[in-house]
Amino acid sequence: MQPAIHDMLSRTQYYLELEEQYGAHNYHPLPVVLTRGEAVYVWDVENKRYYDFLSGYSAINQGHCHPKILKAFIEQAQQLTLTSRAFHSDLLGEYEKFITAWFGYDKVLPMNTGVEAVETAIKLCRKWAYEVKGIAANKATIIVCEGNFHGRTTGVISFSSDPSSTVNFGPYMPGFTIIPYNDAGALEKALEDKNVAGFLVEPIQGEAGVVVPGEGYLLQTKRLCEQAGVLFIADEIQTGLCRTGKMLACDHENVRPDILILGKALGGGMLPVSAVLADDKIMLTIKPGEHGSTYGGNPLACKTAIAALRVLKDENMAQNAVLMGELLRKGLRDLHSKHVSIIRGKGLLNAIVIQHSHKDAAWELCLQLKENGLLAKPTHGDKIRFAPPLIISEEQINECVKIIDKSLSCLEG
Ligand code: IF1
Repeated sequence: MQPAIHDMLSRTQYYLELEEQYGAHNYHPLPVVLTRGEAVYVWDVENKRYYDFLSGYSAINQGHCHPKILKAFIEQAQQLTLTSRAFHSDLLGEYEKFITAWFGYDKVLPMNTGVEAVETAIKLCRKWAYEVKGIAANKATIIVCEGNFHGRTTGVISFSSDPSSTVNFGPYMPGFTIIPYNDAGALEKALEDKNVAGFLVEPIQGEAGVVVPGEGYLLQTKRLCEQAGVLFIADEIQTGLCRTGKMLACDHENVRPDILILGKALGGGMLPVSAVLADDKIMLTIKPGEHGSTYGGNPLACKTAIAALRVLKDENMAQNAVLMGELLRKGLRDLHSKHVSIIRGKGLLNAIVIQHSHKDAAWELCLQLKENGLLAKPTHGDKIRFAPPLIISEEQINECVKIIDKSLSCLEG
């Protein structure tokens, strides 16, 4: 039974209890129940408005319900949504031509969720290793970084270093070597193993708390991979599509990955759309029947993704991310809060680290931020990600800094 409309407090409570009772307990969300989104804002069931500083984990780069993406989505939803890959559609080829030209690759392999695209990249890398590079059967290894986050399948968690991702989900898949992040020397050493096929890396580590590697790391590691004849595989699912101030985070160092993985905002926040891009010498190693997905490359996804990419450029979201990111970090620094020990990030992918005697301080701060009209979520206990939609304005950033300032006072005393 739904509670009376006037009973505002119990309205939120009603939905919290529904999820608690009927949903698996695999998340610990803030106690806020959202019902509407527009641009940088979301509204809860009590009609309170918030700034969204998580942006659906960067799937909402273009803002909530972007009118142009929504129009493309609705029009296509009324026309044709799914064919399966057993038949062609009049949008798949158009989309493939569009996205490969956009990022400068020969071919694209369309999937849905991010982790599926990561799995696809791993399979491609292995296939290339055996059929082009000539590694002996089942010997190929892929180098990954400590603190990585690439998704939640049993394959991908096999090379996670985070116990909350791995414990009691074994046995794990072999074939991965973990090295420290932001350490080109460690990669150089690991590449001495001739069975290495690829290096899978996040240009900025998201889940680890927005860890930005030193300048030159991507370029250096790309060069090492080239010298070793190893594929440089960039997971740009979170860092791509203007989030860090360039179309791709790798663009900051003019690095062109051998395999590029995209997801999240590629679907414009409307539906899961992911993609793996590579040139023919890699992509054509996978033959008909060897990989795929029921929904991968569906017409609704193709039409939506084209619109999602177009608005990023048409509305200069990369440039806005640069400017608003600088403004946000400067605003946060100028608060001189003794409880904020680190402020870091690039573009509008940012995080602060909370320093406080109470271990739940970051959670408490997020509750306070929510009270004051801004939604953000702590990660790994003491870190809070600040990643609003890329369409946020100067005036709005300034207001958000004021909200953060006001909320930080809850940590005093
Ligand atoms: C969850 C973080 C963000 C990703 C990278 C692949 C995937 C992700 C670099 C998989 C997904 C998510 C998923 C979300 C939490 C989240 C996250 F906190 F873990 F780091 F965004 F900040 N590669 N990231 O960041 O994509 O299969 O989910 O579409 O709750 O698991 P997916």
